[in-house]
Amino acid sequence: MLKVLTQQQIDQYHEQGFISPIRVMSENEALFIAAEIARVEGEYPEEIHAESRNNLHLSFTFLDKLAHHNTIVDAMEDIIGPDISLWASVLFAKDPNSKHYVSWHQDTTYMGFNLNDCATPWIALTPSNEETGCMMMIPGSHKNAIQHHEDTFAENNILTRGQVVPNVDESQAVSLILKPGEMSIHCGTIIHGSKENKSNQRRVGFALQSYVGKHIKQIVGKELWTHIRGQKRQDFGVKYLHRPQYDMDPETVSERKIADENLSNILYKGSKIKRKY
Ligand SMILES: O=C(O)CCC(=O)C(=O)O
Repeated sequence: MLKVLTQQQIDQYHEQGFISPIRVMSENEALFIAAEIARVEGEYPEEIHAESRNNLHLSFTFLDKLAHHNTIVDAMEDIIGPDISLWASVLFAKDPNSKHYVSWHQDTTYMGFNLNDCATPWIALTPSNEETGCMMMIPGSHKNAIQHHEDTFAENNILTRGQVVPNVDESQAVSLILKPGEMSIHCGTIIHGSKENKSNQRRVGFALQSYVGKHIKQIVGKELWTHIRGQKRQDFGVKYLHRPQYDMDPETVSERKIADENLSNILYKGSKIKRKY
């Protein structure tokens, strides 16, 4: 029996490669989390900044709670089944009037998994629309396997390698307009991206990238996972990361360094250039 999603949404996920919008929490709760992010950016500037944006759920309890949020995890269970691990999280913040954008790409191209079968909820913590630079998806593009990507390392491209699928027909793109507290869910092979933020407000999204079932293995880097729900993996070499007991818990802050280095080794495999995020 489905927990959060309807059968129609599941069918849409498989047919189009994404679902949106789904309410996770109230607008006020989401705006409070965005304010908490701004607070910890001021309080711990070395831990969280534009180039230190990965796996922040290991440093801050309010982001750990988001990764374990019942509505999000129930929706994941509806898609990938009951045994759930999280590979990483990414804070995608675009400042007001910033030129930052995300080029057309498919997530699993560089994620180092044995299979492409993973789902990413992207939670809007502030308004995400065409003015603020919301995510855009090319419906059905997940069915064409992984396309050739070109690394550009373009300055304003906030994707790790600035990787881009050339010649995407943008006229097909669908904008995922989200109010604070709503999420979209996209699959690992959908072509997606986002444009610059032309507004006077910050656009903040938290991507839980990605939730996977036990059958997905990390085959490029180390098997470091956050356990979310259900049976744990028994494979040799698997390490589960701890949950922070309080903000900046030294045990999980040091585990985050290891997880971030592992992530970087995987995402930049084969690249001569390595950015800090
Ligand atoms: O936040 C964005 O604009 C892009 C995020 C993204 O590409 C992703 O979550 O996979």
